[in-house]
Amino acid sequence: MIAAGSGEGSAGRAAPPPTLDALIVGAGFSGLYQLYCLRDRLGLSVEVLEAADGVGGTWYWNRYPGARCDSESHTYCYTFSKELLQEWEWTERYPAQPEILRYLNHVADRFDLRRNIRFNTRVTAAHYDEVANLWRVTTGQGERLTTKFLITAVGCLSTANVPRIPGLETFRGRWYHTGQWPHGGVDFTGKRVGQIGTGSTGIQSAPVIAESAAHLTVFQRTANYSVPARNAPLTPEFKRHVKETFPEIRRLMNGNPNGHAFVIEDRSVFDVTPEQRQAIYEAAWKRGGLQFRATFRDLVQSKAANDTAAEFLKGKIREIVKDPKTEAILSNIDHPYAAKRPPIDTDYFDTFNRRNVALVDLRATPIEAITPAGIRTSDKEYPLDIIVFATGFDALTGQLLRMEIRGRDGLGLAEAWTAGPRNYLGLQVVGFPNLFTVTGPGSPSVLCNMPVAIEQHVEWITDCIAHMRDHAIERIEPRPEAMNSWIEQVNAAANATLLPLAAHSWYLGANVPGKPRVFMPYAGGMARYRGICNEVATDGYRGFAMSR
Ligand code: N01
Repeated sequence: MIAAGSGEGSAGRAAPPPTLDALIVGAGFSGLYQLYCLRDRLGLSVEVLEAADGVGGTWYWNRYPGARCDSESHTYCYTFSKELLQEWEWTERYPAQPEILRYLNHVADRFDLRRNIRFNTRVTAAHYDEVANLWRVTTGQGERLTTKFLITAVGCLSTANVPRIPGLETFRGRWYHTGQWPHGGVDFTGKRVGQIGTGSTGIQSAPVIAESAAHLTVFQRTANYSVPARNAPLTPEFKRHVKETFPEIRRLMNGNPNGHAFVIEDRSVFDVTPEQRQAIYEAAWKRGGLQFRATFRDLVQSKAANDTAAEFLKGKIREIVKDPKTEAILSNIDHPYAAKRPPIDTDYFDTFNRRNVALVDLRATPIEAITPAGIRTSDKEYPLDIIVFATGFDALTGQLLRMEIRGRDGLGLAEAWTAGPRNYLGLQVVGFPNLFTVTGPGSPSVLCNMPVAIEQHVEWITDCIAHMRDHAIERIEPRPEAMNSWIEQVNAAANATLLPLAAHSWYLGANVPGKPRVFMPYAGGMARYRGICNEVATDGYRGFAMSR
């Protein structure tokens, strides 16, 4: 167990804290479960370092208006504990941020995890010491800790992307990024608000902001599809059904490529008549949610198939939005449906029918500057009291590269990844022994219902460490040829889909200027990925070099 700063040596000098078996960075969904597995299942000495003053990760930081998960609540949870599954009760079809945060706090208390979490502690550097076979970790407060295994559980969407727009520092109003939202909330009453960004976040926040703001201007760079979420309170019958049939629900989640509890229909868009297809899309629209993607098996593989869904969804925008100019800007979508992460919404397109909401097309009139009074585009200045940046994240690699991670011979992770992230199975990088990345780039992560991806990774890492302990293995890292071959598979999986066709997607790193354009998550599906990881482990951790 770690005891930093405690214990005095006989000469009065502080004894160095004992080396940990494992140090975990981050106390969100991943870090909490990883702590539980390593501490309570394997009996290791483990500590979690967390920059925030509470647990929750993504759900600690993202407190913006309307923040809610797009996965259905009964599937957005841990499945490792039958007791936890039976005792926790979700209230709505999609859990809102406060409810998810309550859940994660409940998990931390129920499994007595807090005693091994150090809050308000940011990891700034981690250097591998090859002679000692240890990671030397430094915190923002200058503390130094040593650990055999270093496990990053930093989340995929944790580094806020605030675009560098000239003049931001001169703005006389207030501005906020949705991923760093003030805990006390923001009062929009009587304010003129400008929101930049129309991804999943902006699509959730705009309708809620519009309800209380005097006026909301949405600045749209890329038009986006969205399907109604159809959120609603869960009925007692549904809650009982979930508790009684969870093994079946779990089986569905594990069989679905994206970790959701629904089946992707085994039919092509072209197996049915246009009338039947329209009826299928209408029914999916009425039902709402991410399941719209599951109406046909070829929606994300065939452009011709995708076009039918894209046309249907653009038609819905035309139907809902009354002002022809606004409707034309909203439906002018330049990428296939679901090639970017498909948002779901509550009244997003309807919001543009409100008298206090306006839309600005940044493709036609780009932002030139932020001024003391508001936002200036190439066309005019928009006076504002508050700017909301719903501009996303430096996804998947941002948080990892923000820490100064150095492996063997001082090799920096940033140098190793100059041309984009390279690893084996999204789990380990050549040159960085005993470092594991939970839901790292190269794994399904953000293409999957996150708790499903997280449980699989955490359990795989736990089993691997147990195997090492049982066989007196001290070091593990991938072989270069295994890593190279995995990167080829990640690229091939992406290229078999329409996902790379959205050239501005954060899956490709395109939202952050200067970031290498590489398709980062593994798009071959969670079920297939799980099978590959299991096979690798049963085949003696094929592709990994292990040494005593
Ligand atoms: O971020 P995004 P997000 N000038 O990157 C625009 C997860 N999530 O926070 O597309 C003007 O998707 C940018 O425009 P463009 C989910 O995985 C989950 O919305 O780059 N505009 C885009 O419109 C999601 O995908 C949930 O042209 C600029 C927007 O800002 C991920 O988080 C809820 C700009 C950013 O969209 C990220 O979603 C919310 C600039 N300089 C999020 N820079 C749930 O499950 C960026 N934009 C609930």
